[in-house]
Amino acid sequence: MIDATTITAANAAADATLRADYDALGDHLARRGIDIASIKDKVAAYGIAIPSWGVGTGGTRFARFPGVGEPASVFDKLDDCGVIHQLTGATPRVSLHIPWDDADPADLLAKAEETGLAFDAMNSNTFQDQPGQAHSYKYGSLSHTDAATRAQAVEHNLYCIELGRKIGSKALTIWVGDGSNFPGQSNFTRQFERYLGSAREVYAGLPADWRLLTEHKMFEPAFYSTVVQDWGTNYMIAQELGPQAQCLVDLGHHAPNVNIEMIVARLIQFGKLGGFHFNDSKYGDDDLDTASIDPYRLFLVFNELVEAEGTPDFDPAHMLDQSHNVTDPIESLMNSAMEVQRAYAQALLVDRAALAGHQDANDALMASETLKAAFRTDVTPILKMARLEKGAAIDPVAAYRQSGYRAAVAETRPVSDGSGGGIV
Ligand SMILES: [Mn+2]
Repeated sequence: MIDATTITAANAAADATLRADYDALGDHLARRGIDIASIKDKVAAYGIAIPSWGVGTGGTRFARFPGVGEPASVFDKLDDCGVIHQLTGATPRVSLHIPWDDADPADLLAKAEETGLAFDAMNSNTFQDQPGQAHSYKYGSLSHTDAATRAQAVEHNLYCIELGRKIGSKALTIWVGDGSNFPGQSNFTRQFERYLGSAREVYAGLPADWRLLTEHKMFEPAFYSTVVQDWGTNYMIAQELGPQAQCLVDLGHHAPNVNIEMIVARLIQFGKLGGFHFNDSKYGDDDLDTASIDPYRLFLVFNELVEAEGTPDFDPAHMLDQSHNVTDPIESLMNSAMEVQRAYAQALLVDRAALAGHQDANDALMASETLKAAFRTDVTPILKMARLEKGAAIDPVAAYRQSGYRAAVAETRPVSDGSGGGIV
């Protein structure tokens, strides 16, 4: 963890400027009829989960260029996640990926306690083979043509639930790489039937207070078709399985220009929005840092979420899911968590009564301007004040760099092997 005096000293140097900026923004928002403290309190209460795999350097299909001091175990990953939460105050939970993070639940709980973290959704992995595995997933897992391979994939998901129960998780997220690479390779209908049959077996193993989140993805690793390719198929799965099954929306898993905020609205309307994997993309599933390409789209997603606040049983899981190829993953994850908070704060500023009036009056221009007025507001002082008040850093990246954390862990962690590719 970071020495608290580093954070305190950095905050003291920025304190006066922040208070001046915060007061000025407070006056500005008051003239718009908005109480800045109420926005700040909501931002302070907001938390987003970190994926354990996000703290390691990612890669493309071509190569991976690891940095120094890469985490070598789930416990190293939890240390890094603890630093992210310490500095941002925005990431109280970690989402584990099994078998990459498999460990004794007592040890996981002890480390979580030490780092001030809790566990979010469990993630299963049936998109790659593990050493000693009886049946290969080369041609699929939950939808495989071979019953024994499907049973093995079901068993793995049930194991993830069992481990998750012991560490306080309340959800299982399933993403499968199943699909086909050639037209004609797979019968779409029979393949999806097999998937549903397997998913029903996993669903039957859910504790009563758990949710099953299924994640759609348009393409890759199967390039011609994937079994759960879009939100339509995902919705069918959630409908078929039952009330504990909901859809997970990964922002990068859509074709360019798809109206993701509208998908979000549809899933909310029918009670099937289970959660998010936030990231950004330019061309495909790029897994770029959240809001690095299109912050307005992220804002529009949050506009739908704020619109739905107060809906009964509405509690989507929020997580980052991105690949850091050229940055320090801790810095990228801190920045991304803050960008998500920013989008949330901006969405809270939308004048919803005015927006509804413009919509009913068919005043398209003023409806759009109402959203833009919120989006254009620089809410940075609100985010900084929320961090300051909870003992986190006013400027997390600057405090992180001053702390020398990465160089310190590089002293004790083994040098990471850069061979092989793959987004992880
Ligand atoms: Mn994802």
